[in-house]
Amino acid sequence: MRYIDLRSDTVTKPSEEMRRAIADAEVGDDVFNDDPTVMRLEKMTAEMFGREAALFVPSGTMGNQVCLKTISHPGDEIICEEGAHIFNYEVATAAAFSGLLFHVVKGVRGVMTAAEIRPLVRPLDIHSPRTRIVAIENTHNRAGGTIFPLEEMEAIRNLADEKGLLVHLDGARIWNAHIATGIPLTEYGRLADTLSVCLSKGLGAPIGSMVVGNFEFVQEARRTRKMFGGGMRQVGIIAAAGIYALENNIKRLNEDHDNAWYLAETLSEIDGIYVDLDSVQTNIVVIDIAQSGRQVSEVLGAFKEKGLLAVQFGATKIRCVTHLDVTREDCADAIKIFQEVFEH
Ligand code: TLP
Repeated sequence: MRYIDLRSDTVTKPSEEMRRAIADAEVGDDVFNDDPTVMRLEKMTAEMFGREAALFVPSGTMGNQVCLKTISHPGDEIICEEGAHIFNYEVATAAAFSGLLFHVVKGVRGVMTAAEIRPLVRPLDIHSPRTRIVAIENTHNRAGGTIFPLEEMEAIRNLADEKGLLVHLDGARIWNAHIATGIPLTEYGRLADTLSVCLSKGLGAPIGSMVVGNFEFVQEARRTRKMFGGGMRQVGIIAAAGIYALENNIKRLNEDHDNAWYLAETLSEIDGIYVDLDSVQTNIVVIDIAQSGRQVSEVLGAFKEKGLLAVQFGATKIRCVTHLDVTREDCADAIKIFQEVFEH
């Protein structure tokens, strides 16, 4: 059976053209710093964000964790929104590998404000952890792909400068924020000290994320990546897919956003289903089925039998993510399956 796969934008398969780019890639040993394709991808990414340097890493989790480890000491404190991926879905690596203490803020649709963060920044005191990092997630996965407003990022940047903190951006889906708002990537690059951005979510590459920042940081991050087992060899074959993704798959993200909106609006009309339409800002739709009295696991099972895949996202919620392997017709078919399961 061909499934309509809305589990995540990570499920995309490399296109024919991307596979050709992979096959044609020039390679070297990247741990020796001589893979020309990786070097091209790193230079290109740094330039896109208006920053000095970038580093290719295997995953978004490694991207975030390499950043956090590189800029902190064990016992330092990190402030982030309570739904953040680094807090909920990265296997507590920040605690286990970097010894970081989390202080989480309950935001609204994934957005926390500088005013909320300010009182949490601890004064230097021999008894207290040292507040070191503020981490922002844009777009915010758990909140449903919401966009972190640029003005608030700016306010957090200013607070960080005032208090001597570093700002990390989990930009796994920063491309979606960029396309939805028209805000240049260089603006995001300007407001964060360290960034982790993914090639294997909306952009359709099979593997890979990029760490971005200044020269000194990226040099040190290269050491951290090696420490975490992420030093790779003839990885130009994968970097070529990343270059292809950056060159071809950013501009089209609006299609995914339009499809997500179509799904969200139509599904919200079904009895027993609630979608917070204000949170549908990019390619993620979170569907609350609490009112239907149905169990998520039972509903997902019924979907699967009819050819639709989605994931559980909390006790009563289902997440659907649109991406480049999902067409408008697929979305229409997915809606039909929702209707069959909930209306019969
Ligand atoms: N998110 C995955 C799952 O881990 C939940 C998904 O399907 O959405 N930051 C953010 C904001 C992410 O959403 C993800 C992946 C990551 C980091 C980690 O990336 P990977 O999976 O490449 O380690």
